[in-house]
Amino acid sequence: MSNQKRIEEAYEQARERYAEIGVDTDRAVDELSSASISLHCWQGDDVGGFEKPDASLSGGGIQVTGNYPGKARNISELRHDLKKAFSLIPGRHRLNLHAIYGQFGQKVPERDQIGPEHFSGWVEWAKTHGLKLDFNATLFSHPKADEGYTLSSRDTGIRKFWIEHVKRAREISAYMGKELGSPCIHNLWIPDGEKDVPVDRFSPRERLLESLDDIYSVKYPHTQVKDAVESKLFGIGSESFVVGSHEFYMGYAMKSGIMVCLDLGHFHPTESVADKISAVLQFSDEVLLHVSRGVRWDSDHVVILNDEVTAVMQEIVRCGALGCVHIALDYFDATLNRVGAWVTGARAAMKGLLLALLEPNIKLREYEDAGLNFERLAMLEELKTMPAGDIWNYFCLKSGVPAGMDWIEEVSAYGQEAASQRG
Ligand code: RNT
Ligand code: ZN
Repeated sequence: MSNQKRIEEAYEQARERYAEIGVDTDRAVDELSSASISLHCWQGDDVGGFEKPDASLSGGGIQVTGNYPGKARNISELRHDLKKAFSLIPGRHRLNLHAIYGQFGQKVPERDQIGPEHFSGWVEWAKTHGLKLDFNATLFSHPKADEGYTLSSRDTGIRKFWIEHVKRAREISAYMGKELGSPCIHNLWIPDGEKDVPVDRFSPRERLLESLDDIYSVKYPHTQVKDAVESKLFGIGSESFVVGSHEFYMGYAMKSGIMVCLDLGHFHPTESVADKISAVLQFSDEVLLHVSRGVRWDSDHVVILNDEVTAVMQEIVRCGALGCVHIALDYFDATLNRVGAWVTGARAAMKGLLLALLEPNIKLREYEDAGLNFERLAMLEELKTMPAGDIWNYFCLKSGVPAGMDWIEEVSAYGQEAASQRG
């Protein structure tokens, strides 16, 4: 039997089993096909960027470990790798760029001098490949971020520099959104914080507020840019104090009508990010999600289909919020095949979404409304061993990407080739 035939037959059987519990798998597959996630460019080169050759991530409480051979050294290698990754991820997705990934040419501009012209190449590339773009200002890996403070710095010059950088990043976002006919999400994360206990937590937050007000006083239509601010609990070197905490940004976002970005690695390890979605959505129309995997700390391991990811996806679907929760990936592991890392994480996120779409929501709610708690619990348990894998394989087949494990060897070979060519 051909592989295709086997997948189709398994799908038919699984479809019947799901139909018995009131789940329409064709509909789930359709909904999954129209969901998109934003693939982060920075897994491709360990958050190095293209400001200088061999640039590396520095400061800011985030860290990449590993030196797996074959990392993308320039834009064309990164694009080549991205193309490979996208070809193995089912569905139509977006690409998330950071400001250090511009096409800067010989004379690399300072960060407060960047503009749309440095990203027109990306826009053209996105058009050719049918991709939409998202964007991030980069407030780390820079001498003006070395003191640990950027937008909340005591130093007016440093603050002004970064305010201008973020303004330009938003201008670039507006350009991308306009050119591609899809709002570009501009996310702002800053590293500001302290290793040791500060006595004044008020003034830095007051300065951050002022900087943000200046930045967001420039208005763009929502058809071009949607703004998000990303909080954090702690980082390496900012263990005792992070200026942009969750409460700070939650307040700011609500006050200013912009989104919060919830990163799965940015809360206490036992805190549920899934649980925050329904709370935030009472006050905000949209949320940005950074799907990551923290192992003991905000370590940005490759995303896998674990309980956190499943819970977050269930929550999005159960809230009927697929249209207003923007799903982006955020991790960087340099110890393994980087294209493989992209594909593994993106497929895991999509699988989580599929599991959520395969829940018999009506039945579960009936149980819940009737106080039938045992029935609800038992059904949720039984669902875990329903044949979702057969629906997944069918979804991959329909999307024209390899199902099952067929892609693993292909990515290994690609990685080996890249390693030998790139030295
Ligand atoms: C850092 C944040 C932020 C970064 C990217 C590179 O803790 O998660 O989103 O990972 O901007
Ligand atoms: Zn993040």
